[in-house]
Amino acid sequence: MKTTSFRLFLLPIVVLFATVSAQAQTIGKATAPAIKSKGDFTLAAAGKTAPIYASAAEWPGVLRAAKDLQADVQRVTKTEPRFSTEKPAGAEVVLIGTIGKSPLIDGLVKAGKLSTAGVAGKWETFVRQVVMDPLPGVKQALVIAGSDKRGTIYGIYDLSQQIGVSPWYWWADVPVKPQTTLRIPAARHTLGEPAVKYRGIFLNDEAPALTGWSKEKFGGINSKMYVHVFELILRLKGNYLWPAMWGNAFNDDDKLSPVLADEYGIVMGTSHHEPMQRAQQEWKRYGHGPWNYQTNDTTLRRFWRQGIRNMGTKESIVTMAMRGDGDEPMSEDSNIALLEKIVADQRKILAEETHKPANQTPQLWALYKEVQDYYDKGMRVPDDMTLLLCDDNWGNLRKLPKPGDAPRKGGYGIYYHFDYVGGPRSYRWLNTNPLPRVREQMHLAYEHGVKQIWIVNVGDLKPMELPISFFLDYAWNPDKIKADQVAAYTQRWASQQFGPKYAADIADILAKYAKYNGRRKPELIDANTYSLATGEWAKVVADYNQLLTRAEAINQQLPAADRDAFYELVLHPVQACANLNEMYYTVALNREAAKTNQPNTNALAEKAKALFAKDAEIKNRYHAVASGKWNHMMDQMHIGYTSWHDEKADIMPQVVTLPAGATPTPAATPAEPATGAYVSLEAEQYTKAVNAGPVSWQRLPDLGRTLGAVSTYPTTVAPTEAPGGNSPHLEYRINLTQAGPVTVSAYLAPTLDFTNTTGLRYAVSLDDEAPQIINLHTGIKPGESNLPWERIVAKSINLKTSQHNVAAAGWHTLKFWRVDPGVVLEKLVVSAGELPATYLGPPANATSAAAE
Ligand code: REL
Repeated sequence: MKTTSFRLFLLPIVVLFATVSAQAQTIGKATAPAIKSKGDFTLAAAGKTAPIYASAAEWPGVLRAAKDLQADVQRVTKTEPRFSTEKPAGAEVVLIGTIGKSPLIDGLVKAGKLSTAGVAGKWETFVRQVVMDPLPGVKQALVIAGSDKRGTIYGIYDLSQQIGVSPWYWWADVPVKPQTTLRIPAARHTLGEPAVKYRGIFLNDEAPALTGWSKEKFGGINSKMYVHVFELILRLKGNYLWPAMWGNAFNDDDKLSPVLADEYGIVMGTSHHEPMQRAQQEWKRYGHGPWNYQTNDTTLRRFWRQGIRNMGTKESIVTMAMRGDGDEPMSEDSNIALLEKIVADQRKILAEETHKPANQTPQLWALYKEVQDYYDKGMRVPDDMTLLLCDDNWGNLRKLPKPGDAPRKGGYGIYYHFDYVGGPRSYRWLNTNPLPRVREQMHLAYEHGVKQIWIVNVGDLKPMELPISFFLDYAWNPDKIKADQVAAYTQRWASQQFGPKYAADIADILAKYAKYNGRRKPELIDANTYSLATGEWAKVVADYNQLLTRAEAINQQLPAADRDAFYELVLHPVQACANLNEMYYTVALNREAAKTNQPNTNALAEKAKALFAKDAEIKNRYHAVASGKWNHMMDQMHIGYTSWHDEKADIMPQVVTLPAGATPTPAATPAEPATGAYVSLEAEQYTKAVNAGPVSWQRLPDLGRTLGAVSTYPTTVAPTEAPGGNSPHLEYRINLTQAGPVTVSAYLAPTLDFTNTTGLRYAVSLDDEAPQIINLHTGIKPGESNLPWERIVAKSINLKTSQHNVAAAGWHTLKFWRVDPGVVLEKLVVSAGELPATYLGPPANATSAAAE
């Protein structure tokens, strides 16, 4: 039953399917004959499986996926169904095909046996339905009909998922639970059209992990590896890929790769800075002279022309324009006129080589880093090209279309990151991307009409399994995962991989470890990250270790068959992060003890070294799971960064060892951490929310570094009045024990000014004072030389303060006002004196709702 509840949220009809299917599968497991409701289709029973048919005229990619279904039924039932392109025969058969391509399906439509209403003519849509007496000699058919090639493929994989084959069965070794009886309910089932047209991933920063792994397993990053990537993307209902490009060239390394991508049904592109379907490596291999259009345009045009020739008719989105060589900015003297000419010349080549107008081939222009400045300074490209907007490499969107902007034919896209090589520090090891924040930012994009392309940099692919699933599922239908449904999504995902029994607990562990990693990327943690004096370090370590205890307990209880998947998806990251944090904590304790020659100093140094050694053991354990299937996948260095980039190997942090006989000096009485009167509140714990007009406050559970967050929606409504009176605000009733000046610290998510104007603002007031307007973005410009931005993304918080005066001790109302949309508040602290130095801010010590 592990998969039956995964997509319950998508459509009521799926709920019906899942319920019936769950029943059948339970009974099937108990080896009793499954109860068959009228019209249900028996896919498997009593050692027999229904044969699968598709027309020979069908898309090769559909025929291939149909064979995957054959294999999936075999995986579940241990009986392989027959697959054939001949004339269907048998009492109960599975008929698969694409409308307009498959004579089999078109025949059913023509005979009035299958309605394609709501499917035909749509993008990537399928319908699954039981049809009685579909053909002479056939009593009943389970029909999967797609509006186009991928529509049919998604219909096939949707069924695979629902009979218990996880999209991650290969990439995460999720075992398939055996069942003898599979019954599919008669009701018509569809997932409709995807909300976002192109949904994909970018394999990037792929050395040493993915590179070492694929070299060992496939002899390189080649078509033998890529077919697994293609299949995964399709099983996740994605359709788009930017291939690995660190020393790799997808189209050149293995000529079969692009051919198979097209056959599978994957839309190929190249990364944001590799124009005209040619990898950066191809220029290294075949280019002559400088990568400079001013001085070497003829060679560049020839080089690009070959890219379009190689592409041929294969489904692609062509990256356009140009950046400097090696993903660098163009030279200072490059200007807008030159870039516009480059695009015009590229489009001329496109038209000539494809023999159709340029606007018939999907293209994108990525506004990455400084390229966005070109756009802001007035550079424009033809309307049919998608403007690929980008995050700041740290998951914060930099720019969105303005709500009133005229629609563009090519629409807008987002290029997002789960992994990054660059400042302030590369993050490439484990998943550090809590889903509530990913959802909040991508929801912002969706609300602003960004629906053409969503692509995310996933590094080595593993261990980003959960966020990849989420990104692609959310792109399919953002309306179906509300802010308060992210936890339920994670639970369904856990259930899909491990069954329902431990799903709630596993989901909580998955959410928490990503949340903890999101507070500060592991690569940025060192002995000084958290405060020793306040007990913050000890608490962080205890929290991680508690997660580990829970994960280990579940591991013990899971069937042996689930343990590889559990290690890869759950236990390994928790174990590795708990250990890493404990190591840095122990280093902190060692250094502290050494200050006064404490007798435990050397023992602490030894313990830290042992934890460092354990990190390598944990990596080796990962490399050994599934009989060594993932060897090298955890080769990424992650301890001991000294600058933004990684080193060759982990570096043990310095510990202090005292000489024998060192005499302890009396510990200087540690300065009592200042505990100046303060009230610390989690943003979610407001006393009252005042909504106005279309604007209302919403909780964003679990978003951010502590409890959760709040923001206002819709985000497309600009402020119409100054904050005050009954304009939207939150009220927090707080008890302040003394009169006098206070500081209000607002802890805000690192949201950028996506309106790309003068910064996003909130306002704050105490009691009846006039609201003070605070700008979140003064002095902030995403970019690796902007210190304020670097601090914000490193700490994963934007901390703003304002000064107020308390007239008298007692109860007061703190008001947090909406000025601009998109401001996400996590925590508020009102303090009279200096606050104890902590990383996360003082823990909440009041709940305003419970006050008075
Ligand atoms: O994360 C990014 O978007 C860029 O750093 C990469 O796209 C870039 O291609 C890098 O891997 C190497 O050139």
